[in-house]
Amino acid sequence: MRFDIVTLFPAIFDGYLSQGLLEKAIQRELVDVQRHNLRDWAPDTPHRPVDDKPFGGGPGMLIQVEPTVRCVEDVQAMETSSPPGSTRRIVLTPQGKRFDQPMAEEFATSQRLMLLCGRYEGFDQRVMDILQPEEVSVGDFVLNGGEVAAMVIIDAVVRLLPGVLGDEQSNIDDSFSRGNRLLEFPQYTRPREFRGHKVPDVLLGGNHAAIAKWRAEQSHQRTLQRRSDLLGDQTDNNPSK
Ligand code: 6GU
Repeated sequence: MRFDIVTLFPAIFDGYLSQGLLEKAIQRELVDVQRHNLRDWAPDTPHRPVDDKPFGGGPGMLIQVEPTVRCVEDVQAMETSSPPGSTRRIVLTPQGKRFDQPMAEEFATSQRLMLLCGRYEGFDQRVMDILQPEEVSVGDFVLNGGEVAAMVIIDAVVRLLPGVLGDEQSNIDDSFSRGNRLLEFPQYTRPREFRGHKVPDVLLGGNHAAIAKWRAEQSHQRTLQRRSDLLGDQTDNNPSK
């Protein structure tokens, strides 16, 4: 799968792409992540501007339509093995649809994702009108730009690709994967006791049926206490009610 990231700060991704699971997935050519500096599409004047003040007034600066549209068209044309129709274009914005696990699963089925990271007050509306991207938000809070959100999306998608995780089971059991709307149960490893805190006896007994039952109960209890919205009970943890 190929990711194209359009950003004014490509170096933000350096550490993330060079460590751990991502580094391995890239080395094994399971994913290809290309970064494109939007400033390379700026007018060839000393400051290479890509932003300007909003018409009608207001705070901050907007990323301009011209460099953005030209950049996206050029980036699309860089990889001809994937037809334009097979690329999903995503603009990261707090105005977008909320990212979740089903969306990650859907993104993981596409050949190519183009992620446009906004800064300042975002993009000129005509970027959306012309390019018709999907607008995606990672949660109800405001980030300084789309870069961290793009990493969230890449991280959630890459681990769903075949061959990326060592143990294929581990994403099937995860909270929020399709059909599983429960939080994970607590887990323990050695030592059996630390500062008087003991591992629950049931986990040490080797009775697999009892362990499975305990874990299911723990998952349900946790979900009820922390995220009852996941149980279809819309009364708690849901500010819209
Ligand atoms: Cl995708 N971008 C920004 N700037 N802020 C956000 C976000 C995205 N998602 C949540 N907050």
